[in-house]
Amino acid sequence: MSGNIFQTQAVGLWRPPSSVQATDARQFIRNFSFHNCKLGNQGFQRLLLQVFGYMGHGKSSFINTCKIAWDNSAYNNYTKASGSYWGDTMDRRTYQLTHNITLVDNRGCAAMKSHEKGEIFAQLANLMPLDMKVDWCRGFKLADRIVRAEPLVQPSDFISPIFIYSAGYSINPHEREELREFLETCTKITGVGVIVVLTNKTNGNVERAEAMFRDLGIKHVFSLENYTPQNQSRSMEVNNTVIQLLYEVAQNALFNVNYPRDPQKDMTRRKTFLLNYIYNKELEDHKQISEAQKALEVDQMERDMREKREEAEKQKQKDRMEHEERMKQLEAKYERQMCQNQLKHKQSMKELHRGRGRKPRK
Ligand SMILES: Nc1nc2c(ncn2[C@@H]2O[C@H](COP(=O)(O)OP(=O)(O)O)[C@@H](O)[C@H]2O)c(=O)[nH]1
Ligand SMILES: [Mg+2]
Repeated sequence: MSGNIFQTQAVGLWRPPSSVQATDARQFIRNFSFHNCKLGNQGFQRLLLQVFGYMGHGKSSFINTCKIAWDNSAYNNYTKASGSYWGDTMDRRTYQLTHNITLVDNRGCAAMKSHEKGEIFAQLANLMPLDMKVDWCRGFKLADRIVRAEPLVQPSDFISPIFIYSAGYSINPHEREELREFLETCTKITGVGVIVVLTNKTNGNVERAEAMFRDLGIKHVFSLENYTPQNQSRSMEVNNTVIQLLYEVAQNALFNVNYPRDPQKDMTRRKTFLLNYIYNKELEDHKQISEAQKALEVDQMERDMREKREEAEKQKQKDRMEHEERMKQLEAKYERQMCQNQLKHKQSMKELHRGRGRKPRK
């Protein structure tokens, strides 16, 4: 699968805004509406910030942070972000920020395995209903769920993908390449460049994580320390980072919708793309499984043949030994027979001599 599924429109990149005052940015975000676009809203109603990423990297905490920074309020655990390292969001909930901007807390995954990727892409493409429990399933079951969810999903949402990654985390080169492919597919699906938010800024290695994401082709990387139950004190730096991010996301959405778009067609394209993706992954998986099965069968056959060869060799050796034993016995018997014959011969000779020396009877 290559190429952008939204080839007809300009996507992704946008110029970083000249440093806007936080108050101007807030005003812009508050008034954000697709009605302000050159061509009107073209069917888009809501800007959906799809917050996604690995489990336990701070997705739910980031949404709390956005809400707190936007409201300028005290700490509140809106998303019930877990106190545990691994996080625990099992459903896909929406959190409204402004009249037209909503955040989605998507279910995370432990690793970018193929079936988990399919599920994440389905969430990201907004092909799964919002505010419902996420069942983790794969292959044609997932395709089936996508088709059944059709009446429940909204094409009027403009998707902005926000990937959350803890700066305290490090991945190996193989995982990095998987992440590259994953992020590229996310951009293909949504038609919008992925924004990365690095959490755990204080203790993590932000420079390393940022360099990695730049290398993975990500143009926009933000970093912050989330508000958490352990870190509730308000920070101007955190609030400003959130406002700057929301401002850029909103700017980018308007930029995209200033070009001719059709939300219904976009959704159909996303669905087609994902169903193809699932189909190809299933084929690949089946191929891998049947190749693995074939390799197992060949292995078993070779083992059987080796065992048979060894058995035949053992039998041959046994036969040889038995033959040798028989020959030895025959030789011994022959020897004995010879000795007995010689003895008999000697005795009969003796008797003969003795008979010749005797006087004949009258
Ligand atoms: N130190 C630190 N901890 C964080 C940060 N963000 C999240 N956490 C903690 O990481 C754990 C998982 O966070 P959570 O938001 O539930 O992760 P999710 O599974 O991605 O939603 C929780 O214990 C949070 O308190 C951060 O920026 N810094
Ligand atoms: Mg969570």
